[in-house]
Amino acid sequence: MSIVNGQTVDATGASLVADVRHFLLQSPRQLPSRGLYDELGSSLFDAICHLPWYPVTRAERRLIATHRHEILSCAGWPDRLIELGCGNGDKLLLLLGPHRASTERGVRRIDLVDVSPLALATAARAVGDDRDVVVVTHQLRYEDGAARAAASRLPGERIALLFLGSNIGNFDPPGARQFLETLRKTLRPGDCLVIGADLVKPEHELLLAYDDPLGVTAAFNKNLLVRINREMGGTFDITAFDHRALWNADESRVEMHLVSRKPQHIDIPAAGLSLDLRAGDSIWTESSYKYDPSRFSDMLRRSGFAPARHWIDHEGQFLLVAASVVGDQ
Ligand code: AVJ
Repeated sequence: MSIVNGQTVDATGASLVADVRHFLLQSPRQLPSRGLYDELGSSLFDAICHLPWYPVTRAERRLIATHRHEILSCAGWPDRLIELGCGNGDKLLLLLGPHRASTERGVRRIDLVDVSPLALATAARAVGDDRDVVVVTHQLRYEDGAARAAASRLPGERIALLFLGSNIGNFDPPGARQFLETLRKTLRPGDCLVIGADLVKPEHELLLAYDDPLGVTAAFNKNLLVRINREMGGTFDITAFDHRALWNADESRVEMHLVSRKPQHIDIPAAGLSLDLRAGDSIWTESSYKYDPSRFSDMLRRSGFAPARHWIDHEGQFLLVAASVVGDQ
């Protein structure tokens, strides 16, 4: 194993300040969900993936474990894997299969892209351990990480770009399409995109998944304010916030909000701003769009990809698509 850190600056700390400045005073008040993933946030997200009420990760894991050969073969047995938003790397491990098996057909290099340094370190250790691959980590946002990773492509190298976990669900539909077009431009014909999307399901199941009885998702959400208090000297009274998850059927998305139960004045010195919240005011922290299979494939086609195969688990929870890159750059 050899691990290379492709980007060592703290890209996330700097962008939290920028995000707070840019989004918190908008109407409605909002903060981008990428801010949820500091060390504690990443650990809380890992805990969410173990909750019986959050089916996303389990369904996708089953699909990858069951179909790993088909997925890799559909991707043309790539030389290089790039995973955007790798988290702890467990899905990549499933795709690679038992130790050493990954190298049987030639994955030589793995590029991991995530905003969380903890996730990158964990994933790099896990996938590099006992495998003859070069692992390069990029602490960057998706587009920058994808571009940086693809820029080091060797002549003739075939890339499979992995975007799993329904991370695409955090983009609104126009944003998703634009993002996919950007990914398309970093790839070449012969490359493949393997992408996971969570499917629409009954409202009560979605609400349990995003407002679980153990309160882990509530903690995950509130940690964003904890982070602003700690890193930016913010004065949010965390105890006065409620976690709220709701299903917006018109937009086909679950939304997470933080609602203040009382009026509060908040200073955030490192962002140079202050704000006043009334009782009942909320901050919108995440959208998680849910798709149906044909709508998702249409979006891929309109973004320059040709869906080649797809897999849906037997409970109809989750969709995994392998799409090839169409035409010339
Ligand atoms: C990591 C963005 C796919 O939207 O389901 C889990 C994050 N938020 N519980 C999702 C999340 C609340 C998750 N993604």
